Amino acid sequence: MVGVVMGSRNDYTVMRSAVEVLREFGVPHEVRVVSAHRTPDLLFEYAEAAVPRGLRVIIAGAGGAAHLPGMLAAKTVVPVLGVPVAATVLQGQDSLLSIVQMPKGVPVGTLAIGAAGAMNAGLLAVAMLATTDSALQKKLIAWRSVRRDEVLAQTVGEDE
Ligand code: RP5
Repeated sequence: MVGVVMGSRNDYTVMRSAVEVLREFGVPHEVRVVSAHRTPDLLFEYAEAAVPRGLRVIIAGAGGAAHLPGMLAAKTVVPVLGVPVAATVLQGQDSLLSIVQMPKGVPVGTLAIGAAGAMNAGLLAVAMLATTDSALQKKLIAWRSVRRDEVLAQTVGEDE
């Protein structure tokens, strides 16, 4: 149901955070390496097959001039969530701007740089699927409750 794609195997250190969320929620998913500039034909094939294969959301992570999420979004109507990966001296700011600055008409839902963004992409994919899956929605509500209770249990000693 969810395709997690990345421009390089090296991006998996970040993108694993998205995969872990999908696993935790029991959402069927696949993980693929698809490079926009090194395997453009594969990118087209993957994007064109997304609807017929039943993908409901694509999470795409890339570093540098991160055109993978935008090109996927250009080739499919399946919603694409983009995760900027810090892979160059610009530490992901390059990828963030590449992904977030999609010209109007072809949106990519852009998350934060790095593991937090990847985790949130996973959670956002779960939330999107949960709009038509009440069991999944219950799991998401329970997941949020655990985080709420963790914070409610926190205290700060003045002398810490
Ligand atoms: C991008 O270039 C990838 O998404 C990766 O973040 C970056 C560097 O790729 P590798 O040289 O590590 O394979 O396409």
